Amino acid sequence: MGRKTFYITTPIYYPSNKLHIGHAYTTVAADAMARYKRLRGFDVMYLTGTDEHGQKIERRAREEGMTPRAFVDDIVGWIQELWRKLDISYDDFIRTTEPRHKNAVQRIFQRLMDQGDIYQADYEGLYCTPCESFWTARQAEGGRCPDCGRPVELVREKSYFFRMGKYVPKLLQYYEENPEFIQPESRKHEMINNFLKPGLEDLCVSRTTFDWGIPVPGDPDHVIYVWIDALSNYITALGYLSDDPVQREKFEHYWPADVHVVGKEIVRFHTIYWPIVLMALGLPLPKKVFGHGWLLTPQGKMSKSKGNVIDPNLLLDRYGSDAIRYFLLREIPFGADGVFTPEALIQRLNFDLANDLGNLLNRTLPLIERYAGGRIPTPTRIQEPDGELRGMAAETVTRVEEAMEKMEFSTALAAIWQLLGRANKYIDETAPWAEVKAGRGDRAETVLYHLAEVLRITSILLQPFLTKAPAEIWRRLGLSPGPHTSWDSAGMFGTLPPGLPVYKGDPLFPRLDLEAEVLAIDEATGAVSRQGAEPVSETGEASPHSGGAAGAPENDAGAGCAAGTELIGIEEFQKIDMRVGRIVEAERIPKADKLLKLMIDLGSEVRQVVSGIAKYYAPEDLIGQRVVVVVNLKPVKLRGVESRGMILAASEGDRLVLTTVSDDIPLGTKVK
Ligand code: ME8
Repeated sequence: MGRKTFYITTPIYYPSNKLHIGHAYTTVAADAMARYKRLRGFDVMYLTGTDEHGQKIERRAREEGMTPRAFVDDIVGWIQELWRKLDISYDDFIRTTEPRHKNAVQRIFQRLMDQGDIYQADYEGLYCTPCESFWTARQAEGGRCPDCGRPVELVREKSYFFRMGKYVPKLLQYYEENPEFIQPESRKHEMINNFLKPGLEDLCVSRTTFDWGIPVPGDPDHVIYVWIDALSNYITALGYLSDDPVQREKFEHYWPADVHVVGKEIVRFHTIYWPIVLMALGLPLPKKVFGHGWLLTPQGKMSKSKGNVIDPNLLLDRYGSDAIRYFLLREIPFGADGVFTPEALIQRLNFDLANDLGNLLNRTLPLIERYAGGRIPTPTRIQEPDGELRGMAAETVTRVEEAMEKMEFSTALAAIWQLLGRANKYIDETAPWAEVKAGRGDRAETVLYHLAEVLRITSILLQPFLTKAPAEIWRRLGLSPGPHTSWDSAGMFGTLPPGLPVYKGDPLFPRLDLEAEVLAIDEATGAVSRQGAEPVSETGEASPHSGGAAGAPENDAGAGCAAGTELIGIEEFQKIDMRVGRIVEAERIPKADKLLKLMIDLGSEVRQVVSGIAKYYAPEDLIGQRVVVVVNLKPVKLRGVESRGMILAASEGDRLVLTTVSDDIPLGTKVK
């Protein structure tokens, strides 16, 4: 008792499909925060889980010929295994199909009905099934869902409604009094201006169009709206309204949440509907909702429905969890969007992990073996730049702590890497080997001690992010976890006890061959991170209707609804340089049954382009065709063959047809 609590949550994910690296991103970020707070002595509750009800899941199960329960069980097992591989340290995993959740949600609903916040009325509205959202005619302009752009259906039924509007003034006051509630702050203005100021309509909180949900108490023809069901997980997991006093005690202990970590597309649910439900229940509101940005591919937001997802398992199996956790948290400032490319991943791993961190370790330990008898030496001859290094180490601890409090993970990591960079430079400046030669073994030992100390300090600071390397670094420094590895000891330079036996070991992070790895990732993912590359289907295989065309059509398989087609400005479009070209040669690429190597005459030059159209065209049929070529794409290698551009095609179902141009248009003409 007495320790400060820290309650952190992720969204509970839909087990309608396997998750992708975007989901892993949120979960890793929340995990880093949970680990950090534990290291700082907090009593942490880290909750994640799955949002298992709703029409989408009911449909997916039917498509697979399974019961919804069996269907979600399979995927939930897969998700939990993924979190194990990523070393996610959650304290509880809530499934909305569990009795502890269902019972509490029914009680919440009953209470809100009893007090008149939920009432019954006739309803007619436009409904988007994949998004499970109702829209007004004005919102659903042209009969399409404003979120995902798919057609909406007219639905008429008796429904239950939540009186949202009544709580708006109180909610605005909460925003005002708690300026940190919505992070990053820009999202707050969006909520106020787009949703609250225009007035909040009563929310339809029941459905009759499907059965797979929690029945409305006393009216089992209706199921509770999936968002009311889902958001409640944050309190039902803590035993809110449970019959079990031990469970209820958890609620008293941990609520309100310190932070709900969510993707930016669901900030609205977490900062409007959720606080209103809590206010209606007379409960304190969460302290913070952090809406982070999206992981994108060059084709836009990574999402199942676009077919451009990257399976985290693939990267985990190849590079290990530390590498993936590091990349996700270092590459993208938390809050902003970031584009995933294999190049960025491999370069981060090479520059930061293999070079900066790996080199410091791989230089320091052998030097200690050679010049200090394989034991941590005693620092007896201190001189500059030792003081500067010590000062920087102390400063780094403060900078990491400040950044972590703001959930600025990339800033925290950047600070650690500055220290590593300084230490690597310090080796060159102090040249311990030269000191030994000059007969100043005590100076060399002092330098080596400082280097080992920097390794100890960095490994402590790295624990929220990397879960395996820190312990391995301690082992190599001869340290066992304890007072010398505590967070507080990171701020105390000189804590490392001299005399510990060090162990050199193999490189912790091997250097990767950029080209080979990029190719391997491209092949394994169907090159989803390439502009105009092949989309992948739900199973991760290249989808049959993809054809190397830019902006390949979305796979409308009725999965997620989070992202519609993204709009771009004309300036962005104008960046794409498209020209008329004539295919002069075409041949198959050995061991790549989807690819053809094309030589295309553009008037001023002949370009080599690799295109994924082998299934649709025989090479000889292509000769002489005038096609549209995107000529300013970065060159890539596909199956080892360089491709400098891309040809456009229209694809639909199993068909793919090249976009062609009539013969009288000169080669090289710009297409606008
Ligand atoms: O929305 N980039 O579940 P969901 C970054 N069940 N993060 C991403 C991402 C991407 N490309 N794609 C997904 C739901 N995410 C509801 C939540 S909570 C009470 C109910 C992450 O399976 C991000 O955190 O669609 C996003 O908010 C979440 O996954 C959506 O997961």
